[in-house]
Formats: sequence, structure tokens, C-alpha cells
Amino acid sequence: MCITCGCETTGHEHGHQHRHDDGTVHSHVHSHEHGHVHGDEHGHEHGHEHEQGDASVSRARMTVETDILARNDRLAAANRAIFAQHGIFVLNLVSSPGSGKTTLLERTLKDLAGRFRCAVIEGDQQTDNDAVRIAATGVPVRQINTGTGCHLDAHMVRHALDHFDLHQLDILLIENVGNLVCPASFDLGEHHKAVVLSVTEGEDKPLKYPQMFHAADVMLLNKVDLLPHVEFSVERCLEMARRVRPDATIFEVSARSGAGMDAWYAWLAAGVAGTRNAVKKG
Ligand SMILES: Nc1nc2c(ncn2[C@@H]2O[C@H](COP(=O)(O)OP(=O)(O)OP(=O)(O)O)[C@@H](O)[C@H]2O)c(=O)[nH]1
Ligand SMILES: [Zn+2]
Ligand SMILES: [Zn+2]
Ligand SMILES: [Zn+2]
Ligand SMILES: [Zn+2]
Ligand SMILES: [Zn+2]
Repeated sequence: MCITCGCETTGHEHGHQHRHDDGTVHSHVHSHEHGHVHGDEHGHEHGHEHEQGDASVSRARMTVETDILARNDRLAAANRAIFAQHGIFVLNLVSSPGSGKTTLLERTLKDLAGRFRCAVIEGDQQTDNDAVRIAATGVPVRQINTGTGCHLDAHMVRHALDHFDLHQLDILLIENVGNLVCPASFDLGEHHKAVVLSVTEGEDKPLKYPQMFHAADVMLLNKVDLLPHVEFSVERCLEMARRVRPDATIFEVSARSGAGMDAWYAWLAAGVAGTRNAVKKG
């Protein structure tokens, strides 16, 4: 169940337990086949714990919320450890539907090809449209269909990770479900939540959805190519965004024209460098 809007979220089947060829043991069991191949022999654990949720059903809603978030946070911490271990810089892209997340990803992946090794997790409720678009760029992509669920959680991401060769990645980009409310509560283990806001949505979104604009330390103001055609004050919007999150890193971009994208790429490159340095020191 989603703690924010109360909708049912579907779990997944757990049918088998497995051991990778290199000796890496997954302590969880799951029902799908996959091809996670390790390039070296360090044989670390990618384990995580599962819990039974049934006992919580009769408890008070507050307790249920606390349990769901505590469980998610534990799994997010485990994801974070995996990312740190492999030196992968990870972003969680959130927004309302249609702000341009997939378009922004497509352009970013094309422009960074050959420079960084990227992979994408695509969270969608029903379709594989976005995953197909990303696959066309040639980058590894794993789709997560949430069905009626309104956000990705750390557990879903943990399973998606099995489908990548983590040792061959610099950047992992996660496109969350288009929803400015529920994904704010769920840490996926990412380094940054990046909220995409387009100039067609109105400049007051940060104040209307403060939880999300507070949770995201990065904001991409997209579709600036449309500014001549819409009533939208960039200045007012940025002022409202900073009221909710004073230290936000903000980019004004057009995923269509490419305007402003170089600053975004420079920031990504700095993030990759920082993540790599942390691995060397650790
Ligand atoms: N003019 C303009 N249109 C854009 C820009 N970025 C995206 N679009 C258009 O906006 C629409 C939605 O873009 P998507 O990339 O599918 O948006 P999304 O956030 O991935 O949507 P969901 O996955 O449904 O949440 C498409 O028609 C895009 O072509 C932009 O910078 N400028
Ligand atoms: Zn929800
Ligand atoms: Zn699992
Ligand atoms: Zn999309
Ligand atoms: Zn696995
Ligand atoms: Zn590994």
C-alpha cells in the first residue's frame, strides 16, 4: 500500500534463490531469470532482507506508515551500499506526468555516449513506451511496471539492479513514475532526487508540492524553448523553489533544443568524479 495516497501496490513473486557464477550469493529469492554478470571475482554479497507485511494490517495507519518507510529505508541503505561499492553515480528523476523526463534522458544518453557508461531504470505504471525509447539509444534499460502503484520503492530497484553489470556502470538514471507526491517519500538509495518541472505546468508547483521540491536537491526547469509562448516567470518560479529548498541546484534546460544542457552534463561529470574518488578512498 502506498502510504501517501493509500493505493494498493502490487508485490512480486519470489520463486528461486540463486548464486552467481562468480560466487556472489543473493540472499533473496525471486521468480525471474536474469543475466547479472560480474567482471571480477570479489564475490561480495548483494543481499537484502524480506519481511512479512501481514502483521501490520491491523495496526494503526501511523504504525503501518512507519513500518513501510523503515523497511524501505533499510533497503535503500542496502542499495546505497551497492552503488558506493561499485562507484556508480545514481539519480532519481521525479516529476508530474509529461514534464519531459524521458526526452531529457534520451538527449542526455545520446550526448554522453562514449563518455560515461550509463544505464536506466524506467518506472512506468502499465506501458513499456519509455523503456522502448531509452533502449533505442543503445543504453541498457530495465523496466519496472508498478501497475496501480504510484512510485518506485527501494525493493523494486534492488531487483532491477540484478539485470545490469554493475561493474560496467558510471551513471544509473532512474525515471520514477510521473507523480509529484508519492515518490517524495521513497528513498531508492540514490545520490540525488532531481525534480523536472516544465514551464507549461505553472510556476507555483514548488509551493503546491513542497514535500517533493524539498526532497529534491536538484531541479531541472525544462521546456524553456516554450517560454516565448507561455505565461511563466522563471524568476518567480526559482524564487518559490528556493523558498522550499534554498540549496537546490537548478538548471534551466530544453531537452528539445538542447539549451542549457551543457551545465547539466558538467554537473553529472562532477558527480561521477566524486563517486569514483569516494571508491578509491574507501
Ligand atoms: N517544447 C518542448 N517539448 C518537450 C521538451 N521536453 C519534452 N517535451 C515534450 O513533452 C512531452 C512529454 O515528454 P516526455 O519526455 O514523454 O515526458 P515524461 O516526463 O517522460 O512523461 P511521463 O513518463 O508520462 O511522466 C513530449 O511530447 C515531449 O516531446 C522540451 O524541452 N521542449
Ligand atoms: Zn501514492
Ligand atoms: Zn526481493
Ligand atoms: Zn517518461
Ligand atoms: Zn540476482
Ligand atoms: Zn558486484
